[in-house]
Amino acid sequence: KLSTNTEKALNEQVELEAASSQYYLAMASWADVQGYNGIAQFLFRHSDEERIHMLKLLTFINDRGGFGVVPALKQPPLEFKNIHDIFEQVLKHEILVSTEINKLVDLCLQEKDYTTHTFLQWYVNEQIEEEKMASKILDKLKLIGEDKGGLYIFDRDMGALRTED
Ligand code: OFO
Repeated sequence: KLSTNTEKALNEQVELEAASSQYYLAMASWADVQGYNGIAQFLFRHSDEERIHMLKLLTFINDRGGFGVVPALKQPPLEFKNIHDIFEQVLKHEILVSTEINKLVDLCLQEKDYTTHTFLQWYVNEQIEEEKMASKILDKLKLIGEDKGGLYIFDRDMGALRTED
């Protein structure tokens, strides 16, 4: 069974994953109305994935004798400067998520909760992928700079880019 401490920390992570989903959804909606439809599709998918990250945690908490708490929604930022700004924020946010996952892993070791520790390895690996993907996208955007044609092609390619589940 989960300790009170671990249950509380996992529920905080549920909240962070839900907030990530909302954050990427806001970015998707902004990109969509700016005419960046490929980037919007990518961000809509990314938002869905965050919801799945949240669900996985929630059901794990319940399966381990705790109670997965559905958090309240907070409104994320709605306006973004440009596409570069969006992906800088994505990377920054993913780094924050990784830090929080690492703290959770650390807590499990302190509490000798090896079951939760094993469960969290999926998130550790996922964060490696997510940070890698965000920084690759940023590298591409830096190459493109202010080139409108480059951004057009980038938008088209992003629509087809597969994200992890
Ligand atoms: Fe973007 O990652 Fe969830 O965990």
